Amino acid sequence: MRIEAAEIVRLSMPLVRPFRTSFGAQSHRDVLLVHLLTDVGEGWGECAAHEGPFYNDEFVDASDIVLERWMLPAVFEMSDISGSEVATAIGHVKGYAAAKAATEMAVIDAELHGEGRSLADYLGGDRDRVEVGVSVGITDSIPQLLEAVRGYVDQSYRRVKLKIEPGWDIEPVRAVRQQFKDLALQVDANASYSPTAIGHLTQLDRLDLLMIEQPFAADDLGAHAQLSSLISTPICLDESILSTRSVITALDSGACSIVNIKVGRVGGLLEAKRIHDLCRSRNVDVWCGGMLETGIGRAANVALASLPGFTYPGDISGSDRYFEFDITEPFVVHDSEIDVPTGPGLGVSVNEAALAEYGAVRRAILPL
Ligand code: NPG
Repeated sequence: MRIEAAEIVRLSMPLVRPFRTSFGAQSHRDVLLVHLLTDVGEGWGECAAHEGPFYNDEFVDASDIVLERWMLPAVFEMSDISGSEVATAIGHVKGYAAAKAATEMAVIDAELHGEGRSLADYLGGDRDRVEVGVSVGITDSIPQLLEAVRGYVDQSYRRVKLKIEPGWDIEPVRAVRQQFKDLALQVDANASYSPTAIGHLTQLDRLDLLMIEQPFAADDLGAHAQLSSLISTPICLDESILSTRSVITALDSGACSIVNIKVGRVGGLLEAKRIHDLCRSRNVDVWCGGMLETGIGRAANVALASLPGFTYPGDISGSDRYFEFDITEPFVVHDSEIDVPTGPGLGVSVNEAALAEYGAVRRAILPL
């Protein structure tokens, strides 16, 4: 396949309500899309990086520069490229996993359009629908949190993830557990605790949680292993998981027993699949994380989550959980499930009018 033209598309999508985590509150999503025209069809990829370097060290303006200056020229230079070769073609760039993932996603999408094959089929998905959950941000009060959770339960979500941070943990989570006895509940701290909180966090063990996600710093596997040895609730890692290698290190050190896979954190769909395969071979449960993606990244997440080793519901809510309208056909949740797209590639089409309505700025990166 030959790439004939590439553009970077930037837009800002207001969130229907602010989303607060331990690393800040967001009121809009600063979106970067990679759009390729090739000799076999067009392809789209979404960069999961956010406005600031607060979840990890990548941020979207930096991803933009790296894509324009190094990644897109590197794939453009290859007279014949396929999705499986992208990681090697841009592997000389250190870091920038979300930009890498966007590049690979766009190439794979174009390639699969040429073949008339869906992404789920290409990755080895084996189900038509995936189980999903919703992530609920930190609120100003416990009544507000209970109201937010009630709203999502009423929309059929059966699994809820609560964001926690020092000062917002045992009490709010206990309040939700008391009111929603049968709800599948898990918590996510986004690396906001110091290891001195290990004793405090053991109290979460009584709240019947599916898992506790990333309480400590990304590079502190030891603290995770220590907490894990003290409680029966499984520990899941997110920020610590950057590649297949880091999964092996984390599992071997006893730091986690569940892995959150995010395409934009591990550098692409194919590395995400390799992590899935490795975990499956070791009987380790995985699930698909989310980073407030538009319909493009969401389509990729849904396809990935259709692989057999994804045994917990993904952070893949309906498009309406974040956006008034999506830039593709919306993903809709029924009975806490989302249908896996079956069309070629990502299986969604980009709505040019929606892009325009969000004031998208399009920059041609490579010559026609
Ligand atoms: O529904 O897409 C979603 C968001 C799920 O909570 C979620 N994402 O830490 O996992 C996370 C968190 C996140 C948000 C990560 C923004 C990075 C940026």
